[in-house]
Amino acid sequence: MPANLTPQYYSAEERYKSAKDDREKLKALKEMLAVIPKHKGTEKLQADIKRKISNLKDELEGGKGKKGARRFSYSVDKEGAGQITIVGPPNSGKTTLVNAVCGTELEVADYPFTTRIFQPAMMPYEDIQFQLVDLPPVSTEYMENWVPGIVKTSDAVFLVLDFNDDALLEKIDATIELLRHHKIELIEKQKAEEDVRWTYLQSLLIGMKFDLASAGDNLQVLKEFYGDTFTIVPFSVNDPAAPNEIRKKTVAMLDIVRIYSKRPGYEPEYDNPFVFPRGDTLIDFAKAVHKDFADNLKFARVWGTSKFDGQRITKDYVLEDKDVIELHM
Ligand SMILES: Nc1nc2c(ncn2[C@@H]2O[C@H](COP(=O)(O)OP(=O)(O)OP(=O)(O)O)[C@@H](O)[C@H]2O)c(=O)[nH]1
Ligand SMILES: [Mg+2]
Repeated sequence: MPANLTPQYYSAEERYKSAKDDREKLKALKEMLAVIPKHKGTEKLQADIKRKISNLKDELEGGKGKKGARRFSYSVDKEGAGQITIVGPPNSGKTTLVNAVCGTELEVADYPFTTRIFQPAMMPYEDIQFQLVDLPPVSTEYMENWVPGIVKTSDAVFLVLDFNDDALLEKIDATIELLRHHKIELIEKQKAEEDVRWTYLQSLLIGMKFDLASAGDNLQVLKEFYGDTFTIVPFSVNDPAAPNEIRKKTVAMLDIVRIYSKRPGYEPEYDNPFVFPRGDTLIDFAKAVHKDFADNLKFARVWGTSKFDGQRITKDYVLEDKDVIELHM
């Protein structure tokens, strides 16, 4: 549904994006919430703003009363079409997966707690890239206290498990529970009813070591317990087709569209597509190209699958994958 956002909203959003600290951010977010048109088309966005406000308040007020409990947080600058954090128990194969889909050579070892720090790496898919963030394990035994913070601000999660582990079910339950303590809920699709205090993250459940003995049986068990909650993808380092399967499932989960911009009289710019969640409209694209386009857009033309070449489209036109769009103002 089109959001039909106003210039006041965009200018508040601009202030949010250029804010220098958390207090400025909070102020701008409150303005965004105050001026956003309140209708069905903006419900998701409203929920998103409320969640950001609530997280920032926590951040600003954090440590209150808890003397000496200084909070330490890391953040990973986002790059590419989406940031995916790698979550799972120790030794489950998280880093092996990152290496396989990103072509990196991060340290892998047959003992737990090999990874000690976060490590971003790019996963290419056709003409776009996703940013994966390898992390130390999420475990009841020991967990770095900054791990949940990094997960919270990511766009999606790969929940990575060892399919050859006899304690697989207990481990997945424990991982999900641990995240819930930090108000993070792993889901497959965005839920309609959301609690603003929680962070909901779309997740792909990836089962590593599928080549080993009991992995097949464990897949069946896991499908029974978690098949309705997550898409489950088996993975083996010995299967050359496995990395591409992960890439395809990621794109399907995130449900994104790529848009190529075109200046009047020029060829389309195929090198660097803009990426949007499916359902976003022409005005979202205009805004992403430049604020002036969003404010002063007269009309646009599209070359794509759903329209005839060069057809004029309006602000509420829903973007489709691989559309070429020319903006006029
Ligand atoms: N046979 C087999 N072994 C695997 C597979 N994936 C990972 N491994 C092995 O599992 C062990 C752990 O792999 P890592 O990638 O280091 O696991 P991790 O989850 O990053 O571990 P931590 O960083 O310690 O939490 C290594 O010995 C890997 O070689 C797989 O698909 N098949
Ligand atoms: Mg690791």
